[in-house]
Amino acid sequence: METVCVVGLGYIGLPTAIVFALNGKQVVGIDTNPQVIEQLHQGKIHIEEPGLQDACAKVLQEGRLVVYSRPVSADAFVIAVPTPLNHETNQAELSYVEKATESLLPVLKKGDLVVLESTVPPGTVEEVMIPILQRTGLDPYEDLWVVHSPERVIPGNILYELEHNSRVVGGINRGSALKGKELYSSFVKGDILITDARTAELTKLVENTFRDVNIALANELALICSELGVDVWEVQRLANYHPRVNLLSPGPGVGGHCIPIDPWFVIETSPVLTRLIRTARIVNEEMPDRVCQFVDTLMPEPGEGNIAVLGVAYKANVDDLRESPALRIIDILTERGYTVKAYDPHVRGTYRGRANTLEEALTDMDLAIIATDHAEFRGLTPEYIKHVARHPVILDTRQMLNSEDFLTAGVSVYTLGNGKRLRERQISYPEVAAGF
Ligand code: SAJ
Repeated sequence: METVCVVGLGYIGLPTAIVFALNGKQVVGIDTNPQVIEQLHQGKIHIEEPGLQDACAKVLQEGRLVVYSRPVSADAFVIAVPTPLNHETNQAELSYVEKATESLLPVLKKGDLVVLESTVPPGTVEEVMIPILQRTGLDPYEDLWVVHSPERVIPGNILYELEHNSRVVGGINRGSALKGKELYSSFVKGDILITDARTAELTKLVENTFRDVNIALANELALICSELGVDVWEVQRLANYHPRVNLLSPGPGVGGHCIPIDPWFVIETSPVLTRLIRTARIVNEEMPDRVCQFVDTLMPEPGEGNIAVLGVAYKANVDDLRESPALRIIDILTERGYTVKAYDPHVRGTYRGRANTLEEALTDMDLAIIATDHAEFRGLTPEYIKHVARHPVILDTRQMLNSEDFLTAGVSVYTLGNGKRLRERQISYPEVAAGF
């Protein structure tokens, strides 16, 4: 298989197309967004990911990657399009997968390999894609190779992880799985684990559901520690000395285009049995509200005053706003009546309350919330905060700052889940626990 057509040039499709091209394949990248095509034709990428711009410029320059708006004939087709959550029904929106599969029909031929990389509910390949592929008149089980191969890369380290992570390849039959393994062997240095399509679909969801449930445990512990007068971060540090314990970190909520979404695909598939998974989702989805309730207890008058939200992206050092808890916090506080300014050094797009500089966000503020632990915020000093703020108070939801140092210098720092701090300040736990 020498030619690969990658359909969808987003956070996953573009790096995947580039890595195939860097490893000897002739790649055609497809995207229906004319701006994406235009930018790539100018040699520019539309996402922030370390090393990606240089790698993209190289393969474009060498002609190993070309970009079009519609698929062309190829030996292998890789579909990497969004599968967003329909927030009304909490079900997967599969229209992009359907459209991408349909876009292949005019160019598909006997012997071609079709790979779905998008994260989907179990059964999507067999129940959604196969019927579409059958419209070619080919029998997908005899004339094509069809697999699901989900990605596991972590935004911010995609190029490295694409090559070094192990990879699951699930085929509609064993021949398809082996064909998929052959394709990914062109760049995957990790193990390539073959299975059936439905198992591969569920495996991907389970990986992210595992993480969501464990983040929910950390968040629930933060609430408990707020009430008990214990520091959840100290509990995490001590508990993780146990050889088989790995407590994750509490935060203001769970964002990104995967962790908060994928568990719902499992719940959709098995709504009666997924009680733990659903409860974890609820715990995590409530965190922005609880952060805002705690803000009320820290402000002179609930609903009055200036608040700075530092960090809007869903996690540190990325520019991605999808499902970001910070956006929910900005909305809730604004609706409560606060004047909210938000600053994020990584996000180029716009968002509610956007401030263009850190100073603009912090000037005259009564409370600053660190909502995303971008590296840039590690440079915050008590002196600077006291210089620009009206009230030098910080709610640190990511345990970025050393609250003792700031307190000594006259800046009150409250860290999410640090109940010890609340006890010292005689802030009543029931009130805060209700908040947190
Ligand atoms: N978060 C916490 N506490 C933690 C860890 C994360 O609150 O201890 C929050 C983050 O702040 C963020 C959200 O959870 O808002 C998700 O962040 P993340 O780093 O856990 O996940 P992603 O979405 O960047 O990447 C995950 C990874 N999946 C797993 O680690 C199992 C990645 O390997 C997947 O490829 C990716 O989802 C995906 O695209 O599926």
